[in-house]
Amino acid sequence: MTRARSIELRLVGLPLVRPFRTSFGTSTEKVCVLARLETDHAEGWGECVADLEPDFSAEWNASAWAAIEDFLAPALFRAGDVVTEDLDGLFAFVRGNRMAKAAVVNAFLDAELREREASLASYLGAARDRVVCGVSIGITETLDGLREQVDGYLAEGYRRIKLKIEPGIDVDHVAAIRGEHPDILLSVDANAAYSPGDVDVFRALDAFDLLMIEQPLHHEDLLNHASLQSTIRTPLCLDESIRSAADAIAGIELGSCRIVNIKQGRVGGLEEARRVHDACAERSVPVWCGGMLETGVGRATNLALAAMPNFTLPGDTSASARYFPEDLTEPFELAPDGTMEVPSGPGIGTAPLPGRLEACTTRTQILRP
Ligand code: NPG
Repeated sequence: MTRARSIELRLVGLPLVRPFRTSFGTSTEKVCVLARLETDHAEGWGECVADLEPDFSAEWNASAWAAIEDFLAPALFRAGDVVTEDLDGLFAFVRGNRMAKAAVVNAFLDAELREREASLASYLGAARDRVVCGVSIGITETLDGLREQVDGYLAEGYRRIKLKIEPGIDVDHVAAIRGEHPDILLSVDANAAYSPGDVDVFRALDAFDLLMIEQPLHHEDLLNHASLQSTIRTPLCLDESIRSAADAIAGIELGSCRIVNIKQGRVGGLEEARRVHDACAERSVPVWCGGMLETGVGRATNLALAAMPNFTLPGDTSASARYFPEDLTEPFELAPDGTMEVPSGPGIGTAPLPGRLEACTTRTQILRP
């Protein structure tokens, strides 16, 4: 049992090495909320995966901050001595707001594990000490710009390339990259930009031996994903549609997807992420670890998650240098074989570098009972 004594929230901003464009917008800077939670014996870190605007999900940085300040932190302080496994129940009175919950759940778990000197990977039952990494490439105006990035990342060792697509920037780009790289693991991610009437685009993409097509349709539209899946042979993967283990079970049982992207921050933290993993494993559906351009704090969390047994496909767990000129933590590096080490120190095994954290922070608030 551990008691949370304080939660320090920080808004941090880190410039990206290059703009990242998806079908819903372009980011040039990573701006997120970090939670540092103190218990009597340790501190723990949680990174919130919400963004500046409610575009990928209904949450955004300011809403996550308010959810933690107004509801989650007071509930945790009132509860007194608890264990991480209690938190999802404790926070159930707050509907949704999963990204906010994840920051607190993960920070609490990190503190608990540091106190026990146990690694997050061992807590989750890691099956490996290195994970195979892929990289997600934003939409580029030109094919040459895309080629340059694909070639660069393959040369660095990345073992799966994911191309962001949107209506009008899809089949031609995929055809060109597949033509030049017939044997690589290649996938596409639409971030829900298409509608059921676009089935011809997906029939065309079906010809390129893609590992998967990720989230082609609206995030609330499981039924049309199921009918699309029944007309193409490429596996569909759901991301935005999966907010919980219940969603994953529904998506699988309805035939809406054959692969699941797990982002622990999107589903409310590591406890629910573990339940999504287990629900998929029980149904023989492979999973992989998604990314939200996390700083080293979220990256360390994701690497431990990706070491679980059913994470059998390369994830969006790329090296710090793919995102930032300078990370918040010691940088995570890709080995030439395209793998990254799973942190083995207590908790998430890393923490923000103090000077770097100060330099990146634009707002701070300390919450206490
Ligand atoms: O490598 O962390 C990464 C980025 C992977 O493509 C990626 N993330 O839709 O999955 C996504 C996308 C994303 C990034 C979505 C940031 C929202 C915010």
